[in-house]
Amino acid sequence: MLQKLTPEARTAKLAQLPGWNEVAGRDAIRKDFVFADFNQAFGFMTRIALKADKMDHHPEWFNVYNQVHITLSTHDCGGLSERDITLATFIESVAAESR
Ligand code: HBI
Repeated sequence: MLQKLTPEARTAKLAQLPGWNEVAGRDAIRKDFVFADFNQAFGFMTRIALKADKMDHHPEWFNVYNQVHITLSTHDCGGLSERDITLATFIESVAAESR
């Protein structure tokens, strides 16, 4: 579970996650989200926080008003793992409901 994704797996999985891009200079993925207002943004973050804690896999993120920037990486393996893909997929489902 906590093994780094192979280059082939990484390419295949990222193709299923529109808007998620590899971060320059480190083994991580990032997506920026924009909402109508702070209430929507923070509600989105709250749902992710609950899931992340259950998974014991936590985002690196930044919020100002209606913007949320999220970076995912697995510190325990020093790169991108299946857990990042699972959390990114969950984040996409929450974002789809927040639109
Ligand atoms: N969150 N993103 C991320 N990556 C990790 O490797 C990680 C985490 N949250 C908790 C966690 N690992 C635990 O396994 C301990 O390392 C604290």
